[in-house]
Amino acid sequence: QDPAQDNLAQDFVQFAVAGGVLRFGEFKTKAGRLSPYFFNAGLFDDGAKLGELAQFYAQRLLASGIEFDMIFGPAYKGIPLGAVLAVALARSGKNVPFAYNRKEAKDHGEGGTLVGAPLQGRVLIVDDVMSAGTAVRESIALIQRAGATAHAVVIALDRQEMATENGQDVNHSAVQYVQQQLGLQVCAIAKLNDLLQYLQHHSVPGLADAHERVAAYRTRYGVDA
Ligand code: OMP
Repeated sequence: QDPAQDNLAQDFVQFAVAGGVLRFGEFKTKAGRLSPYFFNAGLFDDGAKLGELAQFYAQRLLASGIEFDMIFGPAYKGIPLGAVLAVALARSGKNVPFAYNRKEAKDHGEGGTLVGAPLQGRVLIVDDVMSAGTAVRESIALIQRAGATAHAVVIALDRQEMATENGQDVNHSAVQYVQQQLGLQVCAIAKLNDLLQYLQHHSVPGLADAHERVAAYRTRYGVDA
């Protein structure tokens, strides 16, 4: 066994492949890249899978030592993720407030785009994937506008690929940008490197030469990490 192996990450990759959440083939990413793999967190689609997913997030987060005062789940996919993480953390003895946003402002009833606990203090953003970093930048801006501090981010998968700025690839990942330029702490349950390690030892449905293809993708779009 590789001594550098991160067992939580390997277990998570296994879990995502088994559930069909992590798939292999040809996919176009939001940044327009042709990727041999795609992680679709929307396919954690029953109570058992969501519960197990929440345990992975909670374990990674508690082990990271990151401190935070509340959880924010950005619409849409971050909403169930934030909710199940809040439940898992409360069961581990850390009960914190939870908030999320709507994409459309509501003009009646309670109004506004924020739902749940007031955004205040050090906010932890929960999301599924970071590729080029567009989604997380929107969440950070929203938290700042509300007068709170975007303090940390937890994601399921760090694709460890070049971020884009004004449509151009740049030589750092979205995670590196958020850590180094914006000063937030970031932790991921698994990263592209963990996926490559997994593919060295396992075949996957959909792509016979998955390791080679994913390695080629990393050569083209990846960053050193
Ligand atoms: P960025 O906003 O570029 O960081 O991309 C993150 C978003 O891309 C996610 O929130 C998804 O909507 C989508 N995505 C995935 O969900 N899984 C992937 O494996 C890759 C992407 C992507 O399009 O890059």
